[in-house]
Parts: sequence; structure tokens; C-alpha cells
Amino acid sequence: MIELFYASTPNGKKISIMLEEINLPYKITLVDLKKGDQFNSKFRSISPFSKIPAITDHENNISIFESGAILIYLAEKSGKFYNKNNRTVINQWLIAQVAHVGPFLGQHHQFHHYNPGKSKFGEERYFKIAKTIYKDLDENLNKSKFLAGDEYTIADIATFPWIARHPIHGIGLKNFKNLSRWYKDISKREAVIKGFDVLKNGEKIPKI
Ligand SMILES: N[C@@H](CCC(=O)N[C@@H](CS)C(=O)NCC(=O)O)C(=O)O
Repeated sequence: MIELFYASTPNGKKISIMLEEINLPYKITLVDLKKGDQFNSKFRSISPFSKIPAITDHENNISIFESGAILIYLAEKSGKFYNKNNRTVINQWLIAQVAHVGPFLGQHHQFHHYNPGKSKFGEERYFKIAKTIYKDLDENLNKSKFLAGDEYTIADIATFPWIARHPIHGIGLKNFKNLSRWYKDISKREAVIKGFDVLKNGEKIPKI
């Protein structure tokens, strides 16, 4: 049994989607970020930067923090979405997500959506970077069906929940033909639909 320490955010959803995709038994432990559960010493003993997601694999008592490391662990455990022959390419796109796509779109959320009017510089800077990320992803998806080639991988699973916040990005996903096609394809997957609404409160994947 895998225990997922979860909050309903793009980083949390990466792992709930992966767990649905690989069909391993799991349970959710909610971490209420607004109440500050992430700073509890028990949680910090498995996630030293006080961030979700984290997991404990109760089969071997291993705990892991950082979404990319968790995805790799679950992919290796299940033998899915991390083809041995393509790992260098998958790693590139996975690390680009955790180091670039996620942090910059996250800043764009902060300045553009949650705190508009507080910093013109911040709003402009991250809006420009967010648009460039859409463009760069779109260009790559003109070359291949999925980010790391023609197979769906953990790099797609990591990136999808961030693009699923497109309604608050104000960029216009529909104008990016290849990124839209990729998004629609992944949106249709049963495991993605279930993992997106892992708390079963009717959370739907935003349509384009
Ligand atoms: N690099 C981390 C980022 C995780 C992260 O930023 N988690 C956020 C929620 S999406 C969090 O736990 N925030 C709580 C806080 O900062 O206090 C990963 O990919 O797992």
C-alpha cells in the first residue's frame, strides 16, 4: 500500500494520476496547506522542505519527497511509463517540468491570478515566460505525439496538471495546436480523470 500525502494542487495531482495509471493500491492522507499541516514535524521528517507531494511505500517503509523522484520510483516499481530504452530523453522532460515548467507557471499563477496589481514587473515577467513555455512545449509536440517521443511517459504525467490550470493562465491554450492536441488526448484517459478527482468531490479537468 502506498500512502500519498496530498493536497489538490498540480504537484499533488501528478502523483494521484500516476497511482491511478499504475493501478497500485494506495490511500490518501490530506495535508491541509492552508492550516499549515506541511510544517508538522512528522510530515517534515519525510518531506524536509515542507512540500507535498510525498509518499510512504508501506511495503518496504520507504518514504520519498519531490514529485519527480516519486514518479521515477513508482515508474520503476510498476515498470510503466519509463521505458528503459528512452530514459535519458524522459529524464530531460521530467526534469524540465520540475525545474522549469512548474516553478515558472507557479510564479505566473501568483502574480497574474492570485495577486494581480501587486507587481507590474512580476506580472509581466512571468506572463512572458509562461507564454514562452506554451510555445516551446507546442513546438516540441509538433515533432512527437508526447513530450519524450511517441509513448506516454511520466514526463507527460508531470506536465499535464500544470497545463490543466490553463483557464487561469490567460494565454489561450486553443491557439497552441499541438499542445491542445496533447492536452485533449491525455484528458480522455480514464486514470487521468480519476486521479484528477482523487478526492471525489467532482473536480473536472478544464476543457479548452
Ligand atoms: N519541487 C516540488 C514542489 C512541491 C510544491 O511546491 N508543493 C506545494 C504545493 S503545489 C506545497 O507543498 N506548498 C506548501 C508550502 O509551500 O508551504 C515538487 O515537485 O514536488
